[in-house]
Amino acid sequence: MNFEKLTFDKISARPVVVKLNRPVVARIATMDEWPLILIDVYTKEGIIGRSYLEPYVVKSMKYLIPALKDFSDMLSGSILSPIDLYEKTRKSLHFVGYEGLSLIAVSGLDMALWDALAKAASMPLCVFLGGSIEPVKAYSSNGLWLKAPNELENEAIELLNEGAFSGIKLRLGREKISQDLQAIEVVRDVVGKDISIMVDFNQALDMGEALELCHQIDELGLYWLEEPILYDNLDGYSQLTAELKTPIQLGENFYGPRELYKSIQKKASDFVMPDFMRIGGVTGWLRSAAIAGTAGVPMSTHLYPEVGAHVMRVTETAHWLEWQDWANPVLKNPYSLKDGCLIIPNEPGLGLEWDEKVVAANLYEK
Ligand code: SMN
Ligand code: MG
Repeated sequence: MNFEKLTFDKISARPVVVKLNRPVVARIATMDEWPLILIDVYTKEGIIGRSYLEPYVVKSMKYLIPALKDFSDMLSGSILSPIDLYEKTRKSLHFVGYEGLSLIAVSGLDMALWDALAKAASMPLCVFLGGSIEPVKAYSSNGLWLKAPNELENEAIELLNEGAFSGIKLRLGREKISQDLQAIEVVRDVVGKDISIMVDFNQALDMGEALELCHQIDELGLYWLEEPILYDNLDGYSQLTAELKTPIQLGENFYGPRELYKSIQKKASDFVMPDFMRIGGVTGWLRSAAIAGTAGVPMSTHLYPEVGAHVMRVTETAHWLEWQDWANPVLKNPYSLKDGCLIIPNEPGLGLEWDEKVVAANLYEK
């Protein structure tokens, strides 16, 4: 029997900016709007692969969209093989850097290519990859930014109720250590002992501050301490990981599987949590999952909950899916939550369809 081949035709990449219900307030940045690049990969056979990028910085869409348009011209008529096209697109930008914006553009395309291929096989992506459809354990990352500690109480309850979650993420890195300590106390009091509290510093601390604060909170039963210091200070992370009882979480800023490999070799963290736009989309995730699995390091997702849910079903050391709903406004059928898990729809591919009315109303045209 011959398989019908799938042929790449072109990419459409549209910039959209949506409002965030709960603005991001972290030491690294404050944001009340969220940029999304909606990617549609057209094939000659009529199948459309879809993905999105959420590159944080609105103006970065001005650099990423031309890169995607360039891939569109370059790949026209190619056989749609995500692995081959990952190599081809990465190599085409090698001289301006294997990482950064180059890899973000490659990752966005890669996710849409895997969606197209799974759709051509009429299978949900997790099934196409050899897994099965089951609920994926998630924690809420939908809020608890650097607000005054007394404002966190209601929000923590609201967030848990959004999906009956058993884990929740609290952001730290306030001006005074006492304010962070108070924030942890408020959230612990309101959620009770059985909910896992992950804390994320968003790289807010220098090494001295990290040593002081992380040791102070080491006895509080927190689930993980995420990115206390600059993400690329792997020696600093190795020291923190060796000294602290509470697990260190790192990885949303790894560019590609080799950075994850280096970090794991250095024992820079107890857990890893790659982000899809930086790790290399589905292809980069699968390669990273093999490394983390072999090393026995638990692996969580960062943003992109839809693609995250699918690949977690084929990840040996799958840990927690990060749930946030910031892309939901542009999705016709957002994924649903049940009992603290994200539910994978029984649809071909990722099952992403755009709500074209919302897209038209929020197109970014500057
Ligand atoms: C984060 C995500 C998105 C924007 C800012 C910060 C954060 C996380 O680091 O892990 O969710
Ligand atoms: Mg983080």
